[in-house]
Amino acid sequence: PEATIPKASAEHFAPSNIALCKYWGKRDSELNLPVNASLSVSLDTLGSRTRVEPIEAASDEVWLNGVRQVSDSRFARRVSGFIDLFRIRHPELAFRVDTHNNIPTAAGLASSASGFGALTKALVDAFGLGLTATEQSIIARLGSGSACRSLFDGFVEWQMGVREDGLDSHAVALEQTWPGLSIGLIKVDESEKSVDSRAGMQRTKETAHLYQSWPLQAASDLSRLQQAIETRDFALLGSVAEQNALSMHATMIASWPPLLYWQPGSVAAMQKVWRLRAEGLAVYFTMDAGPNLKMLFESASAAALEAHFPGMEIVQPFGV
Ligand code: 2P0
Repeated sequence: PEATIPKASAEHFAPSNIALCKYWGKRDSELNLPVNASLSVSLDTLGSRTRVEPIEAASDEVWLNGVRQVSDSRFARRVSGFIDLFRIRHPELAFRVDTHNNIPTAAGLASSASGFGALTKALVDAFGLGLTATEQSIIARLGSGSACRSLFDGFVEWQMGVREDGLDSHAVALEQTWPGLSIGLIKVDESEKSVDSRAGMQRTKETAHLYQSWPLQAASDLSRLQQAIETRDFALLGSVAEQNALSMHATMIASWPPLLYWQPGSVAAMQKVWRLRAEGLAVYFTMDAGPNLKMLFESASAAALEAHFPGMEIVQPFGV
């Protein structure tokens, strides 16, 4: 971006998103350019609200959920490194960045996507850059790949692009909606994972021969998901999303050292989903780089499913 002096403080919200076709692997790790296109659904009002404010100080102040982060923490360094993109011409500028996540911590959802989405919007506003959502999606991607999808609501596709400079690698919103489509957040374990997505996808790409088939799986899944959304075919949407998530996890398990994010409770929940499906309940799951499951179902199945997963938090991205 063309950095000017920031006009003022600014505050923006960006939703978290759950991928139905996952982003797993980079062709360029500096620019966060993906190996494959991905498709997600944004979580409506669950996400991050971030305020940036220019301050008279030697360095940035980074706050998360009301707690000041030490300046050499991983989180603070990532935030300050991202702000550097905006202050290339004025490296003396410092900011107070205040982020609040309203994602239920119990759900164990990653928040880097919504966090960098909201931070991008706030910085673009504070610097008075007047960029389009597409341009902001490209910038958010530099903070965290999946953040490029959090610039939009509803179904979102991250087009991988072909350029080396990444200017064609950004998200686009799909026009279709799906009232009643529901995502149930199941907490299996909320402790901090030892290998984050960034390191995990790198390891998988470098060490798993099985990874070679991942781009083919993802390309096929993406087009089948587009068809499912076009025709509102829930069984197709759910089955493709579940197979896509398990395929991604297969490449993780085939890495060395192995990456197994599942806990015994994850497997138990998967088996419960398969049993419920065999009994006629239309429920599928997806999983990210962690032990927690995200259930996919339509609102007609909500009551039956809640009986089996008490305490499940439900999000309806397109309303009831
Ligand atoms: C996704 N994940 O599509 C996939 C599925 C995790 C598993 O996008 O290195 O935090 O910042 O670009 O965006 C998480 O990866 O990685 C992610 P970076 P990011 O949702």
